[in-house]
Amino acid sequence: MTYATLLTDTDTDNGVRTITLNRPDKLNAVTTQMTTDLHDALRLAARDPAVRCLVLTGAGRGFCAGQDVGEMGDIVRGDGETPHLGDDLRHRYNPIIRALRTIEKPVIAAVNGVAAGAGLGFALACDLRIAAVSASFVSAFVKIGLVPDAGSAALLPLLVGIGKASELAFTGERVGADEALRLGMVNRVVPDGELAAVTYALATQLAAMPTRAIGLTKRAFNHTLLPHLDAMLEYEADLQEIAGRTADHAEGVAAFLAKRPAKFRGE
Ligand code: T3D
Repeated sequence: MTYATLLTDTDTDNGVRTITLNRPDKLNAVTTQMTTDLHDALRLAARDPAVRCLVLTGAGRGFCAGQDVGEMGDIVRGDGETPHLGDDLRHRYNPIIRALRTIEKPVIAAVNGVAAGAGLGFALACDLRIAAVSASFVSAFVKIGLVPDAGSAALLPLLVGIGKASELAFTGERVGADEALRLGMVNRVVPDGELAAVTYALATQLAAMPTRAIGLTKRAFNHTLLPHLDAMLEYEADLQEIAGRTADHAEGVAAFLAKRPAKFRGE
């Protein structure tokens, strides 16, 4: 299968499929086409018995910079309709997060660069994260007047605790790979040049394990720690619908596109 915004590569001998987000000039920011492509790629990987471990990574210097703000700008500039970010999440992002969490195979995020906004959500929804030492993590939503989504409202506090999650979500501060390791956001940090090889070695190891047992283990962890995943994703969508209609969201998007600091008014 070929995609406009992804590369996929399957090592059939070892049961490893790699999905690479592929808009490197925009740090793999997520367009509508990319969410369609990624959802399809995950659906195919889930049902292909030859795939026993999945790797998600990014092309170029970014992992994923979250929703393409240019696409949002078309709406908030008034060229398009009133933003309905709630429905956007329900139709585009939530199926991806659900798929990452429920696919009964191990999923490794090979975080090669910045993971921001929904890109952070994608990374956190994977089972394991291996970060290149130059990678970073940003809960960027607040910088454009939004709330954490793509599962990160639940997954970030689950991994780092509510205090640190509040700090990261409220400030939009960028966390480096070593700090992310200390906080429990990632499993390992490796030199940039070793990310692909280390990830591949782990993926091959996991693909050779009893896949059904791993899938059921993942089901158990979801049951214990994310029993209300669907309701939580739905609630993120409800909240984003509200945030998406604020003046501060419009200002945040306009400021990002104009490459200037935002002036929020709390409205
Ligand atoms: O739609 C809905 O349903 C709501 C869902 C929302 C989900 C979300 O993800 S909201 C959050 C969206 N993401 C962001 O707001 C992040 C915006 N980007 C940044 O804050 C920074 O770019 C980064 C911290 C990620 C990286 O900074 P840096 O300095 O390493 O790179 P840069 O120079 O800012 O970016 C490089 C290029 O990528 C640049 O383009 P240019 O000037 O070279 O042509 C930049 O504009 C572009 N880029 C980066 N992020 C995005 C993007 N273009 C579009 N959308 C982006 N998200």
